[in-house]
Amino acid sequence: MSNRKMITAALPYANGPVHIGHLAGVYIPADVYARFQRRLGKDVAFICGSDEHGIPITIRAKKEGVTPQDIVDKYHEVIKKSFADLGISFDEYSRTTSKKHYETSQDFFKTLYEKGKFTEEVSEQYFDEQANEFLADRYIVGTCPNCGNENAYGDQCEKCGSTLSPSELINPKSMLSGNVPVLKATKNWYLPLNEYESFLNEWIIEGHKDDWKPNVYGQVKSWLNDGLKPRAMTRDLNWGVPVPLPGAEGKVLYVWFDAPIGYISFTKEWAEKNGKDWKDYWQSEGSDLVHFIGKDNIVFHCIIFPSMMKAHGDYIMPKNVPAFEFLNLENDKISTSRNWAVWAHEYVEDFPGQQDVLRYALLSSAPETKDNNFTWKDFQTKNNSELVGIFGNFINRVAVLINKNFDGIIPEGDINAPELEEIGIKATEIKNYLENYEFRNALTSFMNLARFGNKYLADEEPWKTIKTDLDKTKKILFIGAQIAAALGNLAEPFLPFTAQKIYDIFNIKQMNWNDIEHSKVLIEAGHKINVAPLLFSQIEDSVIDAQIEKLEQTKQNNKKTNPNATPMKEQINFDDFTKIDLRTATILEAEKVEKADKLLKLTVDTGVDVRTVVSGIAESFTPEELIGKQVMILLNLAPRKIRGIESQGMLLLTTKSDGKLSFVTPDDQVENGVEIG
Ligand code: B3M
Ligand code: ZN
Repeated sequence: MSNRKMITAALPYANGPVHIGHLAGVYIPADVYARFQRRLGKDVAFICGSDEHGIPITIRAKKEGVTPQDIVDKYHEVIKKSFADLGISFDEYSRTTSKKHYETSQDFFKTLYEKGKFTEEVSEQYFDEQANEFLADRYIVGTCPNCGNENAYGDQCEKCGSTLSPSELINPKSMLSGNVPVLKATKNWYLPLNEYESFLNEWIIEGHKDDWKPNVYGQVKSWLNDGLKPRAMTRDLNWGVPVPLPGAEGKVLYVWFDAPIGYISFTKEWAEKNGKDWKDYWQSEGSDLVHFIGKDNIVFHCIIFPSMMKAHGDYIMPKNVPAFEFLNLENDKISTSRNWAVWAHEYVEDFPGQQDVLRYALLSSAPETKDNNFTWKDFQTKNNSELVGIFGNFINRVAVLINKNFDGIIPEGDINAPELEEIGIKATEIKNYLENYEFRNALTSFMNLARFGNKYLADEEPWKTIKTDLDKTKKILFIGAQIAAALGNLAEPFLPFTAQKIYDIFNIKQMNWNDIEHSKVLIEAGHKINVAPLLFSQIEDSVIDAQIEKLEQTKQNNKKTNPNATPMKEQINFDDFTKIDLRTATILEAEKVEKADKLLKLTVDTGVDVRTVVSGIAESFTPEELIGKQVMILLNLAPRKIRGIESQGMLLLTTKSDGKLSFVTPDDQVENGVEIG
C-alpha cells in the first residue's frame, strides 16, 4: 500500500452557496477519509477549490446583471468560509481563475496539442447575430422533440429528462436576444475518446470490477458499451481559460477540460507553499489518487479526465472514484433554483457551535449506494438520542465521576480487563470500513463503542459502588476512561470539534490510528484530567419547528405566479381596514414643483373638500394630461410637508413593468367623495 494519498473533492461551481446535498455526497465523506488517512500516518494532500468557469456562472451573472467575475468572487468566499466553518480540512482550497491554474491548464492543452492528441473539426454552431456570440447549448431554448416541452434547453429537456443537442430542438431561439440563431462554421479541438476505449476497458472494466463501487463501475460500463465519440475540448465562449494557440481568439478551454486540471494546479500551489514536490502526488506510482464526487460527475472523472491524463502520458490513474448518489430534503429533490435546500452558511448561523451535529446527521444518512433523505425530525432525533443520549452522556459521566470521586486523577485499574479488547476491535472495524469507503458503517461502529461504554456504566453502576466498594469503582472508571479516550480519538475523522473537546477534557494528545488498534490503555493511572463541559445539548422542538417553517415558507414562495411579487404583509382585521378612508376624487389642477424633478403639486376635488396633494409622479405624467382625471385618494392620511408644501392625502398608484406609474381608478365615472370598500 502506498504512503501518499492524493485526495480530491469535486470543485463546486462558484455560482451559489453549498448545501447539505453537496456536504453529504462529497465534502464530509472526503474530509472523513482525508482525516483518517492522516491518522494512519499517510502523506495526504486533500485538495479542492472553486470551479469558476462554465455556463452556470455566466447564466447567473446575466440573471443578476453583473459580470461573471463578480459572481465568482462573491461565491468563492461564501463557499470557502462554509467549508472552513464545518471543519472540512482541505490542505488547499483555491480557484480556477488563479494564475497558476491558467498556466497549468494551458500547458496541459499545449502538450496534448503538440503530441498530436487532438483532432481539429469544423462544425456548424448556433450563432446569435445580434449579440455577435456563439451560443452555448444552455443558451438555446426550443421545443423538445420527445415531449413537446416548449422550454427545453439545447443540451437537455428538464421536463422529460432527455439529453439533447441544439440541432434537435424544434424552433430554437437564442436566450440572449430571443432571435432565431443561425448556424455558423467554427473550428474546435476534439479529444477522440473512442481511441481510449480499449485502455479504459482494461483499466476499469477488467481492473476494478471488485474494488470500485457498483454504481460507478456500472455507469462506466454502460458508457463504454454505448461506444465513445470524440468530444470538443474547446468552446466558442468569452468566459474561461483562453485556448493557447494562434488563431484561437474568442475560444476557451471546455470547462470540463480545465476544471479537473484544477486539482493539479491547486496541488502545485499547495506544494510550493509547503516545500513539497507536486509530482510526487500526481506522477509517482507511490501515490494513490482518489476522487470524491457526486454521481453526475462520473463520466468526467472516470472517462474524460483519465483519457486526458493518458494522452498526456505523465500521470497516474485514479485508484478509486467513490461517487455518491443524491440526498433529498424532506422527501423532495434538493433544488437551488427552487431554494429547496439547507444551506451550509445558514446552518452555521442558525446552529452556532453545532457543526458536528450536522456532520453526524449527514454522515449517518450519506447517500452511499442509493439516494437518501434528510429530515429535520431525523436530525433532531440523531442529536438528542444518539449524540446527547449515548455518546455525550457516556463521556460526561466518566469525566464527572472521576473528577468528583478521585480529584480528577485516573484511578488504578486492570490493564488486562476484557472490556478493553473492544477498543482495538472497533478501531480495526472502523478502519476496514473507511478503507472501503463505507462511511455509514464506520460511523455505526464508532457509535457502537459509545453504546458499549454506556451500557458498561449502566450495568456496573459506579455511582452506587462508590459507597460500598472503592476498589471496584476504581476499576470501573479506569475502564471508562480508556473507552472515553478511545472514543475521542476515533471520533476525530467524523466529529473533529468534539474530538478536540474530549482531548481537552482528558488532557490527552491525539494518537495514530494503528496505536489505538494495538493498545488497550490510552491513559495511565495517575493522569490528571480537566472539568467536563457538555459535549452536546438537546435540540428543542421549537428550533426544529422554525427550520420546518422556513421550508414551508419556501414552498409558499414557489407557488408565486409572479416571482417579483413581494410577500404578503402581516394580516390585519376588519377594524383595521375600516380605519382607512378611501374616496373617489378628481384632479382639478396640476403643476411642477420647483427644483423637484419627481414631484407634482395637485389640486384635488375629494367631494368633501378641495385640497392640495403633492405626488411623486412627474416622471410618469405631464401636468396637462392629469387635469380632469378621476383618481382614488387616501383621505385620512395625516398631512405632511413636502418641499414646504403641505400634502393632504395620498393618491393610489401602481407600477407597470416598464417602471412607469399608473393610477388605480374606478372602471366607470363615479361622483367625487364616494367611499371605496
Ligand atoms: N463543477 C460541480 C458539479 O458538477 C462541477 C465539478 C467539477 S470537478 C472537476 O456539480
Ligand atoms: Zn422533453
